[in-house]
Amino acid sequence: MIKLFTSRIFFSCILLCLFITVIAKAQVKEEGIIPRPVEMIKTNEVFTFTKSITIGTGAGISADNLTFFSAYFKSVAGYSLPLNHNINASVYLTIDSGSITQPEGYKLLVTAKQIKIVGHDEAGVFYGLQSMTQLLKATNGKVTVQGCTVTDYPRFAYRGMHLDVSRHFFKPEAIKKWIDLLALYKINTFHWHLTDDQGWRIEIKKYPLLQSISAYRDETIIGHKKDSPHKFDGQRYGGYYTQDEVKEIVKYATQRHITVIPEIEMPGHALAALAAYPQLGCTGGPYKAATYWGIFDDVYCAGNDETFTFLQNVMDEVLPLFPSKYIHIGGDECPKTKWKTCPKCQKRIRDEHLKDEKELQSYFIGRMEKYLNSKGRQIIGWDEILEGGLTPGATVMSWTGEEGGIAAAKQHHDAIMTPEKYVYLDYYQSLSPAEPLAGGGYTPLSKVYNYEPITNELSGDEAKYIKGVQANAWSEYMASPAQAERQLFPRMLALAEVAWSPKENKNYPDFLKRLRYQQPLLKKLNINAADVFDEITDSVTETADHQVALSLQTTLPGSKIYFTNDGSTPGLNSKAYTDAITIASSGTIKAAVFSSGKQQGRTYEKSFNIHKAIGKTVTLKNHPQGGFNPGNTFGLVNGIFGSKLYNDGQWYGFSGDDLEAVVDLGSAQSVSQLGINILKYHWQKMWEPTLLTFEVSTDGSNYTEVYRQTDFPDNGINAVRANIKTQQARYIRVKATNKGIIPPGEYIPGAKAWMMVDEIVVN
Ligand code: TNX
Repeated sequence: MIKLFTSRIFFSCILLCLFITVIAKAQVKEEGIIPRPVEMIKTNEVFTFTKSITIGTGAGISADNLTFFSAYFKSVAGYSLPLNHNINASVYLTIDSGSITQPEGYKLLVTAKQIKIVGHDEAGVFYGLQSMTQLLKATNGKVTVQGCTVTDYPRFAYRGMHLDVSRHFFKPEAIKKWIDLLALYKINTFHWHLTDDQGWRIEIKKYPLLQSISAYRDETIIGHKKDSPHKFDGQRYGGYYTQDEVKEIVKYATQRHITVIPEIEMPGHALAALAAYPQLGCTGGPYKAATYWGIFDDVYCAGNDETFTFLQNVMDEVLPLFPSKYIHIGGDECPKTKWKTCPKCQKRIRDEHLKDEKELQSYFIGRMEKYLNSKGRQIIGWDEILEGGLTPGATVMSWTGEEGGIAAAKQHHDAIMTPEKYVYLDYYQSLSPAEPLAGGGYTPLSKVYNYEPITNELSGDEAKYIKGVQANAWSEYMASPAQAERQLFPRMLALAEVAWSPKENKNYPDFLKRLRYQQPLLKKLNINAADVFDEITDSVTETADHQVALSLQTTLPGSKIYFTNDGSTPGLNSKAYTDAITIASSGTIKAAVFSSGKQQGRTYEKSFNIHKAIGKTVTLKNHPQGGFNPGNTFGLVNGIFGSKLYNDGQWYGFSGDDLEAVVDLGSAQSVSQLGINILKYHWQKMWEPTLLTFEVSTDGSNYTEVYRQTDFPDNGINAVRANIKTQQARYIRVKATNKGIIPPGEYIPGAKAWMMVDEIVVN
C-alpha cells in the first residue's frame, strides 16, 4: 500500500516534471523583437513562406500599411507576396478594436498554417507587421517565422525621434530611409528641426531670400567647437526642402503611422533667417548664417511687429504641409543681450507691462501660440518656455534636464521628456579615444536604455502629463548620413524600448541579446550602426586602505578580458581579468575582450599617476555642479587625469563659484611638488581661474602660500606642476578664483563661467 502510494507520487512527479519542461520549452521568451513586446509566447511551430502564399487584409487596412513590409520581404525572400483579400490568406491582417482595446495595440499569432495580425487600429496592424518583419528568418533560401503569440501595445502615446537638418542637411532619400527605421521600431513621431542659425531648410514661397540666402552658409567649422582658434573648410554649404519634397516626406511618414512635427525656431537660433531679413533683428544687421556651432546673441526682435508678421506668414505656409496637431516653435537658448539694449524691445516691455526680458520671451511665445491656436494647432517648446511663465496649452519638451518636464506636469501641462543627459544621440557613446568626433557628453547605450521618463517626483496624477519620450539627433558632428547612422544606431533602438515597452519588461542584458539578433536586419537595411556597446567599460573605486582599484566590465557573453600593465598590447597570453585591479604605481592598463580566441572590438587603455595625495581626504568649500559633479571627492585624488573630451566623469566643474580644496595627507610629509589640472575651453564656457594659489600647513589652521599663478595659456588642459622648496606639510590648500561672468566679446557673454579642475597632485 505504502509502496504503491509512493510510486504513484513518483509517477505523478515525473508527469508533472515533463509537463513543466514542455511548458518551459513552449514559453521560452523570444529574443527577436525590439521594442520588447508586452507579452510574447513562443511555440515549437514554424511558419514557412512559399511562393504560393498570399497576404490578405481585412476592411479598413490600406495597401500603404504593407509597403515597408513588402519591400523588406522581397529583399529577404527574392520574391513578392501577392495580395489577396481572402480571410483564408496564409498571412491575414485585420482590425478588431473590440478584442484589442489599446490604441496602436495588436496581436500577432504565428502557427505553422497561418500568420494572423489583429490590430486595434491600422497602426496596430502596422506594428504587428513590424514585429513580424523582425522575426523573418532566411536560411538556405527558406523564409520562416517562429511560431508565437504576441500581445502588444505601447507604454507612451508619444514616441519621438528628432533630427536637426540645419547644422547638416540630409537629402529626402536619407530622411525616408530613417523614417522606415523609425517605423520598424514603433516610433510614431518625427520631430524635424528645420531652422537654426546655420541654415533655413524649408521653402517659404513668400520669402524667396530664405531659399537663396538663409539656406546657405559661407563655410563650416572643422573639428570641435571647443578648439581654438576655429578652423573653417572654406566651402559654401547648404540646401533646403522644397514644399513638394516636404509634402512627399510627410506623406511617406503618414503611410508609416508617423506624425511629422516641424520645428521653426524662435526667438533664438535665428541667424540664418536674419541674414536674409536683417530688419527682423534688433540691430538691423548685417547678419550671416553661422559657420560654427553654439548660441548666438542676435535673435528675432521682440519689439518689432514685422517679426510676428514674418513668422505668421511662415506658419501660413508651414501649416498646410504638416497636418500634425503640434507645431514646435523652439524657444531654447535665446540670449537676452540684444533685447536689453533694443529700444523697440524695451518699449514692448513697458507697453505690455512685462517685468523683464524673460517675460518678453513669454510674450513672444504666447503671441505665436495664440496665432497657432487660432489655426487649430497646439505648440511645443523647449523647456526655456517655462521662463517668465508658461503660456496656457503649451507642451514642454524637457531637454536641459528632467526638471522642465516635472515643472510642466506639476502645472498640469503636457510634457515630453528628452533630457540631454540620457537621450542626446549627438553625445559620445564610448569613451574610447578612437571614437569619431561627437558632442561633449557621454551617453552610452545602457544609459539611454535605463532612462525612466516618469520620475518619483511626480504623483500618479501628475505622471499622466508626461506624454512620452524622445531622443534628439543634433547634427553638428554628423556631416553625412553614414555618420548620423553611427550615432543613432543602435541607441535609437534603446529609446524605442523606453518609449514602448512596459517598465517591468525592461532588462538590459535581454535587450542586448535581442539587439545582437537584430544586427543582420540592420545590415540588410544598410544601416551604419555602431558596434561598440560590448566594449570594456570601467569603474574606479577606492579600496579600504585608500588605494585606487580599477574594475573592468564587458557585456559580451562568453568572453574574457585580458590585460597588461606594462604598456604592451594585451593578448590571450596576458593576465586574465578576474577581480578589480589595485593600482599601486604609475603606469597604463591596457585591456581587450576576447571571445572564440579573437579580440572583439577596440583596445581599452587607462593611465594612472600615483602620488602622495591618492585616496586622501579632500574637503571642498563649494560643491561642483550639474554634469560636472562626480558625486565624491575621490576623483580629485584618484590618479586619473580628466581628458580633453571633458565628458569622462573626472572633471569637477564650478559654475561661477571658486574652488577651495583642502587635502589632508593624514600626517606631515615631505612635499616638493604641488599640481592641479585646469581645463580651458572658452568656446565651451570653460574658463581658467583668474588666480590659483597653493598653500601648505602642518596644523590645518596656519597656512603658508607656496605658489601662485594667473596665466593659463593653453586651450585645453593646463597641467600646473609647481616645484616648491621641499618642506614638511600635512595640509595642502588649493584656491582657484572663478572668472565669474563671461566678459563681452567672448562666447556667451554674461553667462557664468565654468571652472574645470581635476586631480590635485602632491609629490
Ligand atoms: C542644445 S537642445 C541645443 C541645440 C544644440 C545641442 C547640442 C536644444 C534645445 N538646443 O541647439 O544643437 O544643444 O547638443
